[in-house]
Amino acid sequence: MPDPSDNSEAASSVHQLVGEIGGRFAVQGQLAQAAEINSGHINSTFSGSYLQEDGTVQRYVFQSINRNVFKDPYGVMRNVERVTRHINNKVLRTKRDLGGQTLNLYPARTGESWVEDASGGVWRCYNFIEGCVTYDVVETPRQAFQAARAFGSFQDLVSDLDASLIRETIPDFHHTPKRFQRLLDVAAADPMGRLESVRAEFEFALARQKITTILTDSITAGTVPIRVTHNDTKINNVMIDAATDEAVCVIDLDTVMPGLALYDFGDLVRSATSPAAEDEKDLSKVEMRMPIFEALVEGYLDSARPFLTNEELGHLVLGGKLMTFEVGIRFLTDYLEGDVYFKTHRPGHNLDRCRTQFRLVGCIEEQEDAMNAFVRKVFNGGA
Ligand code: GN1
Ligand code: MG
Repeated sequence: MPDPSDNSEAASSVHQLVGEIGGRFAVQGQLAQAAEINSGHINSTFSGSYLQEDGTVQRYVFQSINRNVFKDPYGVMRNVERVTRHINNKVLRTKRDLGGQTLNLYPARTGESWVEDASGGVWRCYNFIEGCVTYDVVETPRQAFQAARAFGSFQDLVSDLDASLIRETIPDFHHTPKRFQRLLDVAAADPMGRLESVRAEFEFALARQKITTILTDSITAGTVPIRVTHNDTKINNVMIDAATDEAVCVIDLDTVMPGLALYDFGDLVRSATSPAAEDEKDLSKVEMRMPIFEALVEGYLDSARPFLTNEELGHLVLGGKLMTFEVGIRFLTDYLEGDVYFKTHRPGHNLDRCRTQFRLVGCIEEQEDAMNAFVRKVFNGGA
């Protein structure tokens, strides 16, 4: 039986950590409660509830940036400052105050938007978006529609932000051929001696090498435009109003960089269409749910149709297949390397994740024609 004192010890160390970090930001009130938010594979995230003099409680989010992943955390913060300021200025100009329902950085007492801890960790503080939930698995077409529309609106809101001012926080983040080459290099070195045990997954990847270059070739040919994009449009990166199931705002802005609209739409297809968790071990649960895909297309086009080109529209399904494949090879690479990038919570975690992604690629391949037919029907105005 686990020792119950372990839990309370962990809770009190979380309380102490949030107390220390929170005290360095310009937040008001007395820290009453602190908790770790265990979502996301990269950063460490905590919430702090602060009791105000009038008896109300104000919640904040504190997040430390993973410096192994983000080599220039200050560059990340400059981007986040720029993007949140841009969005907030525009949203507040066109709508009335949304009641704190956009992402805001709270300043540190130094006036900067971050603090550094004793071990060099860089922290920021955001408002806690109240009354919202996030989904790791989409339950209804409405949620899918809302999430996709929210990411389309996000792209629209940052479309007049000068892309040259946005730093590339992770160079070549969605350069699929480079991701593929990295898999080959790590497999050749096989530092953990794991390659033999993933032969089937490795062969699956090798058999699809030729799809990796389609979008990078389009970029080179100038047929798809580079935009400011979110680049991590995982379904749990959109806050959904718990009462109405309406999308309120998108979060996790660390990878906002010049990219393709197709990466954003593609990662939605990857993370929303399957009813199975990303790390589900029972692969028979993985599927590409057509009604969810259709809702993603409709929601995304509802906000993004005015600016998307025909070339982009023609590649929406490919974007979904490619992003699913890309994340699959990233999980496989990390497994072969010894789980050094993504946070893992059990042995073989990255391999389990890779397998769901590859299964989903297979499901997309089976339904690709029907998916493309639906996109054509919608953009010809026939849905
Ligand atoms: C990571 O941070 P999080 O968990 O939202 C990763 C994404 C992957 C995703 C897979 C900076 O996203 O690229 O698609 O895991 N983020 C980074 O679940 O690498
Ligand atoms: Mg995230």
